[in-house]
Amino acid sequence: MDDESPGEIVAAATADEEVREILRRLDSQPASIAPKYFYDRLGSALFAAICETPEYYPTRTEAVILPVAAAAIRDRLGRGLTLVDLGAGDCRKSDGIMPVLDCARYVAIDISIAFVRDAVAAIEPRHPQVVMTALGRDLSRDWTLDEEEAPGQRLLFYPGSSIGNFTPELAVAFLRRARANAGADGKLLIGVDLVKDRAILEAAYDDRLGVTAAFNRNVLNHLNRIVGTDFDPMRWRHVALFNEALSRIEMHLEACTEHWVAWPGGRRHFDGGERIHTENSYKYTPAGFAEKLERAGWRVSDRWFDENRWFAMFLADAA
Ligand code: AVJ
Repeated sequence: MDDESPGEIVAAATADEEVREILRRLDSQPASIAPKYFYDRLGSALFAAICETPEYYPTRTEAVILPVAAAAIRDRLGRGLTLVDLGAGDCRKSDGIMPVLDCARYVAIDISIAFVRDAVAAIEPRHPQVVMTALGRDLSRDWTLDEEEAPGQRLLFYPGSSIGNFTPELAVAFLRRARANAGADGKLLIGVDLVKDRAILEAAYDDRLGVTAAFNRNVLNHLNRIVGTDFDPMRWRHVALFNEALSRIEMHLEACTEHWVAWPGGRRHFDGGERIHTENSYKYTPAGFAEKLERAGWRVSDRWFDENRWFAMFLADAA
């Protein structure tokens, strides 16, 4: 998956295929890079920093809702759940709710296994009664969770509006897969960013310190390492805009001046102002998102909002 994690068990057959897919998208018109490539070690750290910026409201807003939802879930389902953190990152959210949930197990899943393994090791001493494991998974592909990997009643936890990275169609496919991996008595607690004023949305993805810009540009460093491109991040400008028709924030990297980018076996030209599309972050209405859950076979049992209705958390049943 990455040269940062030697010794990881990576399906060797996908490595070549993955490189070809990255280069195919880079050579397309318009060029694009899948957002999962943001999350090398530095990218994961930069994302954690984005969550600390004053403009990036989703994390702070969700943090207000989360303890309320966790307490309601504990009261309803009891203690002893297996908390399955999908895209755990720094594990901070689970670290916060575990004392409230009083779960028996914690399974942290992330594309960046090196990062999540360290994160689990860091929070483990605070929760001596919880059995913890870290797993590397690419959740944008087909994924499974074996019985031994996550025994007990599963509470799948997908916070932060990560679901927003999928197109609405792929979001339903992801939710279906989550349901297939939830078990008969499984639950899903999922955070969703809601449609709101353009200025608030665009500021959240273009903070004044330039942390999001650094996060966006860092994807080029990551590609340089994993596919051997010769990107110079400083030749690319960060662009974030709200596409209202498609209800999504788009992030792009825009070439400051025309130049060539080369890789082993190929190269392409970028005009000045030409863009590479690096991320979509879809924003939903509460009703629109409930409909997606139901289409994927989940039954919505609860919803929580912040006072501004900027963000929502849904609890759903697989049954
Ligand atoms: C991790 C996908 C939820 O879309 O808000 C934050 C990623 N990108 N700032 C989001 C992100 C730029 C984030 N998600």
